[in-house]
Amino acid sequence: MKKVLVLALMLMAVCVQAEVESNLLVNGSFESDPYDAGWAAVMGNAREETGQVKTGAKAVIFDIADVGAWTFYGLEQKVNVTAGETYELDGFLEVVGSPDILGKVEVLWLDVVGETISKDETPDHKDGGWVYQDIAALTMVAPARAVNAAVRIVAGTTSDVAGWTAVVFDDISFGKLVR
Ligand SMILES: [Ca+2]
Repeated sequence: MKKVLVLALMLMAVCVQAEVESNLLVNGSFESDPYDAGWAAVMGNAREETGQVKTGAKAVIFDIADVGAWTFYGLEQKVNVTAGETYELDGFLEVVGSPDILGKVEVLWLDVVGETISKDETPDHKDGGWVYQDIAALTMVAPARAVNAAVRIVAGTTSDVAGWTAVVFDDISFGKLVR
């Protein structure tokens, strides 16, 4: 009988998966105007998108049109974090129009005075047409002294752009992993 109980407990332990406690981001699905709810411009140029959405009725789009190389735009949101805890970043983006356009999400770990301690980021996501690419649940550990994280969606180009291209984001989430 005891053996059965031990086996059952072992099976339970295997089945308990880490999951995200809650999305710390406000308006991560961009159903409200990002400038009114949750997000702040770091390099401007975002607007609401209603045609290309992952879920809901809206996403956010960055137009990258007729600009020089190394032009980048972004929106940022700061959340409280605990040093040593593990966090998970997830979300979706579309990158459209040129091989040198890219979209990514950065997490800047900030100390008590707002200085950046270190940065984690997704790989660069490149042109994939009007198809949502999955950021695919990136996990990261808040470094020592971190009290805030600045979660930043970034869109830009590494070469000159003639004409119109764009990067669209939807369903961005960032939360603490618990077991
Ligand atoms: Ca949405």
